Amino acid sequence: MIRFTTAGESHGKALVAIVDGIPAGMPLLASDIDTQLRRRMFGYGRGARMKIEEDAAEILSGVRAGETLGSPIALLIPNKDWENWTDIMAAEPLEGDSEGRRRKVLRPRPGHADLVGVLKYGRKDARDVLERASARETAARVGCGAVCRKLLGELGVAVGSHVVEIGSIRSDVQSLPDDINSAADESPVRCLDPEASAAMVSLIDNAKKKGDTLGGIAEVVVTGLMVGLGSYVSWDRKLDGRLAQALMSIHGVKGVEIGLGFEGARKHGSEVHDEIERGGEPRMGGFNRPTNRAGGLEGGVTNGQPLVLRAAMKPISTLMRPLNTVNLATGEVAKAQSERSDVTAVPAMGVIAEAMAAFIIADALLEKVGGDNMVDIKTNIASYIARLNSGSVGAETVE
Ligand code: EPS
Repeated sequence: MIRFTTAGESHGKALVAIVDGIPAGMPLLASDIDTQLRRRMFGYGRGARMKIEEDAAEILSGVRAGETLGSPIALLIPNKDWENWTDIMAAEPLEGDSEGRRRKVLRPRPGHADLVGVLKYGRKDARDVLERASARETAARVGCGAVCRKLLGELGVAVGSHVVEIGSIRSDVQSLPDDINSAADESPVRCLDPEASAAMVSLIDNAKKKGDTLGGIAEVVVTGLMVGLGSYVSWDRKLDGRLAQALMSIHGVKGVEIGLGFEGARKHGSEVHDEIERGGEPRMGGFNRPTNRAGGLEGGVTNGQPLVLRAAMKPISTLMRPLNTVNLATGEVAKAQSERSDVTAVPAMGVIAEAMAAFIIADALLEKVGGDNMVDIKTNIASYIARLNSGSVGAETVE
């Protein structure tokens, strides 16, 4: 129903994105997108690039007078750093190109796409690879995700995230605030536990001093969803699988959990499954759960409880005290290239994971209720929820 694609190199002129399938009649302003782009730029541990950029989107199509038209929405996010890279990144051939351009990357970083990229695409300079493999691309994803988030917001669905681990430090929060993002955005690492937040900041300072990097885990929580998004009938329609793929596609993400995740595998069934009781909100179909260990998904279908997803990111592969590698030009042992980079980008990854989750959920929502415009979508949701609560499923079986 909804699809998006992005283009752009990290130090090219701009990132571009097209989101297709957004219904007509949805309010959308560039500022809705810019708010999310700015959130992605924050986070203690980010490098100098984020001091150069002021990410903002220009809406090139699909919106008129502040409302979507139902046509593809094209976004342009300029790279301010481009002016420092015009000769290195120029699309046109330049004099001297036969010797290769400035800022070649010949010592591939272990863990980055550098080596696999040059081998697969037959390039001599890993700059040809890293420019696209860079997490800079995630700015475009967050732009597309912001459009999907706007759609969800109009339908009462909220997407938030917070950082639960950086390196060895774990956040300890017993309950989540209603507005997770306003609370998390107050912390320099987007962590809701103030003690853990301070410990994460000093761990990042230490890693920076040592020329090292850190990974971590962010949790995405989606509230306000109705039962019935996704399906159990075929592998590729299961919403858990679709969400996992979307989160795993984020740069540096090596693992995804839903609900209890891996922890559930270590427990007995009686400690894992959420008992069923009557009650809950109408969007839950008349049934409630006292616990949410499933993370809002059963059989690949939403059950109306909050979706709880976690993405684990490995430490960034650009180390200021680099690991061993091989020089691609000479074949000799070398230290890997050190480019300007971040010590950690886990706080930003949480915002990107929100964007990817928003896209998958908005897509699944339109798949469930259809609709080319907001009025039809709202009518269809109301009629679905009325059917869920009409007694044809719940009440009759129970009485
Ligand atoms: C990023 C932009 C990049 C990096 C980072 C994420 O900018 P630059 O390469 O100019 O410093 O800060 O990307 C990486 C860590 C990476 O390995 O590619 C951004 O906009 O998020």
